[in-house]
Formats: sequence, C-alpha cells, structure tokens
Amino acid sequence: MEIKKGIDLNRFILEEERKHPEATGTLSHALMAIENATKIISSYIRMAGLVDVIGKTGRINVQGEEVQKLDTLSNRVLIEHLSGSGDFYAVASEEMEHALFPEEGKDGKYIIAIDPLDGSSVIDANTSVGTIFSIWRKTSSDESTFLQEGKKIVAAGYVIYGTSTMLVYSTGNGVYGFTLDPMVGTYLLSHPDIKIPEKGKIYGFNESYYNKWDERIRKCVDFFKTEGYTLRWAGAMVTDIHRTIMKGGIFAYPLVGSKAKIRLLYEAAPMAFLVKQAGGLATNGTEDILNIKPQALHQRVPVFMGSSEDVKKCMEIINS
Ligand code: AHM
Ligand code: MG
Repeated sequence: MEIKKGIDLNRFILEEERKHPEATGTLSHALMAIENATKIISSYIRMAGLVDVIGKTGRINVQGEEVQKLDTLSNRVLIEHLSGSGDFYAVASEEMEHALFPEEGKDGKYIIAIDPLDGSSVIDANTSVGTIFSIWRKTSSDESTFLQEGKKIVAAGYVIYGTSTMLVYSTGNGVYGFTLDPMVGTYLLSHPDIKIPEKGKIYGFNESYYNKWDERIRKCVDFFKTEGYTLRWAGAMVTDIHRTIMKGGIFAYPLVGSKAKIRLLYEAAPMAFLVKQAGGLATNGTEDILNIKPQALHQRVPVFMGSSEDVKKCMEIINS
C-alpha cells in the first residue's frame, strides 16, 4: 500500500490490520481506545488555565511525587476508554501502585502500560507534555504479566500535547506520526515512516546533576560540548524524545548518585521501542533497554537513547 499523507488514523489502523489476515481486530480496538482518550486529554490540556485542571491534588503517588490534577484526570480518561471492550486484560499505570483488571470475567488478550501524563511537573508552565503507552500480550493472569522485556511490545506510542497534538506510534513496522486537526477532531497522517537522523547536534541531559554523576557521564557530556552540541531539556521525556527523533542527538537520564529516574515499564521500554523502530539506539549503559526484564512494576533504569552515532559515542566514552 502506498502510504498517503493526510489519511486519518482510524483508516490507517484498519488498513494495517488488513495486512494480517489472522488479526482479530482487538489490537485495532485498543489503539482506537487510546486515540479517543488522548483526544479528550488534549482538549482538557488546551483549556488548562481556563478551567480548573491545573494544580496539585494534595496526594503523593506511588513514585513519591505530588499528584497533579491533570495526572489523575488523564489516568481516569485512559482507563475509562480502555475498559469495556474486553480487549484489555490489565492496565498498569505510573499513577497506580498496582495493575488494574478492569474487565473481570472477560479474557482480554492484551495488557497495557501507561504514563498518563508525562512531564506533569511542567504542566503549569504551559510547556509540552505527553502520554506514553505500550501494548503487550497477556502472558499470565496476575500482575506478573507486565514483567516482560521491551522487545515483546506489540505496539507502543506517545502523544505529545505540543504546538500541535501529535500521536506517534509503531506496531514494529516503522514509526508513524499523526497530527490532530483540532477543527475536525481527527488525527491525520503527517509524518509517514519517521527515521531518526544518524547523528545530531543536541544533547538532552539534566546537567544540574553534573556533580552527582559518575565521572564517565561527565566526560560524555564534556565531549558533546567540545563538539559544539547544544543542550535542550524540556523536563518531559515525551518532548525530549520527540525532539531527539525529529532532529537527532541524544537524550539521557543517567544515575544520579545511585538513583535512576525513568521508569522501565511506562517510559523507558516504550520510548526505546520507538527510537529503535526509527533507526536509533537505546541502552541503559550496558545493555539494550528492550532486553531488560523488569523485576517490579515501577522499576527505574538509567537511559541513553537517540541517534545511533551519538549513543555509540557516548557508550564508547562511558565504557572505556
Ligand atoms: P513524570 O512522568 O512524573 O512527569 O516524570 C518523568 C519525567 C520525565 O518525563 C523527564 O524526562 C524527567 O522526569 C524530568 O526530570 P527532571 O525533574 O530531572 O527534569
Ligand atoms: Mg513520565
């Protein structure tokens, strides 16, 4: 099929499904549920500042972070849309301590992990935030079904609520980007077959931790600076990774002291899947992120991902 720019996401999903005669349609339903939920989240975000969706709820989540109203709202909207179809057996969310089994009695084939609103600490500054999702096959009937390597992802994507709202996803067959036409309320294919440049000129590290990094990480950042790279840090992984995929370069969140920040299941694995599908690399410093089997739902990992040459150079320095 020749991929025409401008085709809407629903048609694209269905045409993809037709390429697999054995497909039952459940993955398509799942993707459409996310599509609809993220349109609603986008509309709330576009109204932020006018309606009462900004600010803290006063609760602390399982990550030990303050829960923003938009975190709760996004989590609820996604779960509502992911329930009821019978397609999903379980949902794990960065915002919930335990996975949810929303469809008791039905034997959904897929499980989904979500970061409902990534970058919520910058939402009140009106900068870009996002939603991250990954869809996997159910392998067992309890929470341990989520403890799978990223290479087993069936589909993953993110929505960036940026200058425009864009949904970027992959089912393991390239990366496709759809921009939401706000007048019509439809995602339209705007970025077919996205490829990350082999090398970029931007490094995205939170350099305020320079003194808390291992010396080898400092050397890596010093190298990029000497080479004339420029720093960009949005404070939202979706925004930083989207920029990295579009423009090239490297995004990293190394250990700060002995602590990692990025969550393997909700953030690192789906983003690594997309970056690799776009032709880039993603590692924790010693191994491919897609080969790491989580030991726990909320496990965190160091990440280095982006243009292949930049990630390779950084690993060369770190492992020398
Ligand atoms: P969140 O999902 O609670 O928003 O936290 C994850 C975010 C990432 O999106 C981002 O890369 C990182 O935390 C920002 O960290 P920092 O506070 O060091 O800028
Ligand atoms: Mg996040």
